[in-house]
Amino acid sequence: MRATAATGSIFASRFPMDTDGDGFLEGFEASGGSSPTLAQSMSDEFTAIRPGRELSIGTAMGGLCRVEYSTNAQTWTTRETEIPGNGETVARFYFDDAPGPRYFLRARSNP
Ligand SMILES: [Ca+2]
Repeated sequence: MRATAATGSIFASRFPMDTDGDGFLEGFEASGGSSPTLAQSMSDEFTAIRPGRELSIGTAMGGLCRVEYSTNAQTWTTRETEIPGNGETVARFYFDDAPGPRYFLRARSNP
C-alpha cells in the first residue's frame, strides 16, 4: 500500500504526536500558540476563569428531575431535564451564558 497524504492524516489521528515530550499534543499546542517542538514553550491560551453556579439537588432514588432558570423568578425555562435521582445529592455546574444582574436556578421533580 502506498502512503498518501490521506493515509498520513489517518495515521496522525490514531497516534497523536508529542514531539517535545512535554505531555501536550502537537495540535493542541499549535492551536494555543505554543511551539510543539519546544518543551519550554507554554501558552496560557487554555487557562481561564469561568464564572458559574453549582446547584446541589436532593434527589429521590429512581426519580427524574429537571433544572430551570429565570431572570425574573416568574418565567422559567428548562435548562436540563431527565436528571436521574440516586437517593442522595446530585450536583450540577452551570457556566453563565448571560448571567445579567439577576439569575435564578431551581430544581423540579418530573411528573
Ligand atoms: Ca508537545
